[in-house]
Amino acid sequence: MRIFMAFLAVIFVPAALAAHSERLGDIRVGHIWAPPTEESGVAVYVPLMNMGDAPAHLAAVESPIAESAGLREGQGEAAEPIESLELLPNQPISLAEWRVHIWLEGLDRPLEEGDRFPIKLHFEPQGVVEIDVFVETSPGH
Ligand SMILES: [Cu+2]
Repeated sequence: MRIFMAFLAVIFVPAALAAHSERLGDIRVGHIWAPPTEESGVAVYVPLMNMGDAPAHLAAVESPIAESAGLREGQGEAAEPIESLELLPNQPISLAEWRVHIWLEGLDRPLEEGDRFPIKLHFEPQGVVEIDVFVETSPGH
């Protein structure tokens, strides 16, 4: 079973990155999603990979649906804003509720399942990529 799970992990990561994904230089941005909410803030999750041989950073985030956007680490009341997220070469990282994730505050509308909204991710030194966030209760494909 352990071998089977390892095999699944190996094939799942490239498949997730292949669909609804973006590339910007050495940076790969996978399926990006957020849960439905009627609150003023929401977390956004995405797998990232730096294919280059030098470290990169996810340095800033913006979205037209939110008054502010950034990165934070930790859950609920314990969450703290962080300046940037380092992407080490060839180490895939998945933003998640219990570690670093994107946080949007001051949403201009409730997010319903099936919605999409644009977000811009600023990578250093690669630049900016714009991608649609899917609103869903669990990550699709
Ligand atoms: Cu996708």
